[in-house]
Amino acid sequence: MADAPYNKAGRSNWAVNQDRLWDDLMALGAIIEPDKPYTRRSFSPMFLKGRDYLSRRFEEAGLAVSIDAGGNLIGRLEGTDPKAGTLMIGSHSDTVPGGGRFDGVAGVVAGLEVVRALKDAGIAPRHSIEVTDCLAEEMSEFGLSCVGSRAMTGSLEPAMLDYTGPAEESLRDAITRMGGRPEAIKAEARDDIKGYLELHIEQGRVLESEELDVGIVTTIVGITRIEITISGLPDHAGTTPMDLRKDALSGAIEVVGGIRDKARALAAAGEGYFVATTGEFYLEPNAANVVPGKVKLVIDTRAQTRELMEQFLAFAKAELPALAAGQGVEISELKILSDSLHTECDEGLGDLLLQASNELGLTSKKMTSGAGHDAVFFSRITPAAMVFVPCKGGRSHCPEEWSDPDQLAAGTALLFETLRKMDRR
Ligand code: HGY
Ligand code: MN
Ligand code: MN
Repeated sequence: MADAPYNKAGRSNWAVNQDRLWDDLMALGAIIEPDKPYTRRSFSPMFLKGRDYLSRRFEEAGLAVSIDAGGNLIGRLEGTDPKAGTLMIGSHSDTVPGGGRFDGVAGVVAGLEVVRALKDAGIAPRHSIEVTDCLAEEMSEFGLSCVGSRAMTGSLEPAMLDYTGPAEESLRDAITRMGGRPEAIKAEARDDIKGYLELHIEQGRVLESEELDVGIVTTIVGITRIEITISGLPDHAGTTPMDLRKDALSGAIEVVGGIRDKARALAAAGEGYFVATTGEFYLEPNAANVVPGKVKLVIDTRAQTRELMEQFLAFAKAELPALAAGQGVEISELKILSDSLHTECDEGLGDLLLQASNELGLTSKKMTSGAGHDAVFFSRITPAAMVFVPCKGGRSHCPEEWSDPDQLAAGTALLFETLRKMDRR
C-alpha cells in the first residue's frame, strides 16, 4: 500500500485515533454467534448485544442515543446552529451468516470515531451530527435488505411490513422488537438531513491491486432479487421410473444454469457491470429417498445500468419457464422481492472527498460499487457519498474479511475532514 502520511507506528498524526477505532471494531467482532464466526444477524439476540455495546460507546462519546421509527440506532450530537440541519454518517452492524468483522460495522465505528475526534479537537459543528447504525442492511430472513435505511428515507413500502420471517413473524413485529415504531415511520420521515457519508470496506480488489489508500464511490449498482418456486411431484425414489418423474430439482438445475449462462453473456457484452447469483436454494422435502417435489431459489442480480437489468428480467420471464418445462416441471411462482435502481452518488460530495483526500496526502480513485449499501436509499432524500477502504484480497462476506488498522484510520480521517468541509458549507 502507498505510504500514507502517518507514521507506521500505527498512530495517525490526524485527529482520529486509530487504536480507539480498532479496539471498538475488535470488541464488536467478539459479539458474534459462538459457533459461526463472524455472524451477528439482524433481529437476533446477538445483534441486540452488539447494539448495547454501540449504545454504550455512543453515550460515552456524549451522543444522545435513540432508536427511530424504522429501528435504526442513532447517536446525535447537537449542532450550534439549530437551523443548519443534520449531517449523518451511517452504515450497518448486522452481518451475513459466516460474514466478516468489517462489512458495515467499520462504517458505524468510523462515524463514532469522527465525533470523538471532533470533541477531542474542541470542534463544535454548526450542523447536528448523527451516527447511524441502519437496521438490517444485509438480506434478512424477511427477504429484504436495507430495512432501516428504506424506512428512514420513505422507501419501505407498506406491503413489505407484512413480509414474514422465522416463526412467521412479520417484519412489522420484528422492527417493533428492535425498538422501532412501524406505525410512525411515515409520520417521522426526515427532512433535516443535509448530507450523508458512509465509509465501507471495498469488498473488491481494485484498491489493493492498485495500492490506493481510498476509493470515492461514484455509482452503486442496482440490485434486483427474485424468488423462484419450481414445482414437480414428490414421489418414491425407488418405485418411480425415470420417465414418469416430475423432479423439481431437475428443473431447478436447468433454471440455475440458464441464469448463470445469461449472466456470463451480459457481463461479457461490455455494456457495463452485471452479475447474478443463486445464493439461496431450498429443496423439499430434501430426503434421499424422495423425488424432490419443490425447489425455492432466491436470485440476487446486480447491474450498473437499468438497461442491463431489464435485459435480464425479460430473459427470466420469457426463457426460464421453458427450461423448467423441458424437465416436465413448472415455475409455479416468480416473485420480485426487491428492485432498487443503480445510484449515482452526489458529485459535489465526491469532489469534497477528493479535495480532502488530496489535502491528507492520500492516494484515491473514483469507482463503482458492486455491493449494495444504505447510501443507496439516503441518496433519494439527501446528497450521499461513500468512501471505500481496501480489504485484503478483496474478500468479504466471509471470515477472512480483513482491513488494516491504518487503512481504516486513513478512511476515517478522510470522513473527518470531509464532514468538516460539509459543516462549513
Ligand atoms: O449484498 C450486498 O451488496 C451488501 O453487502 N449488503
Ligand atoms: Mn454485506
Ligand atoms: Mn455492507
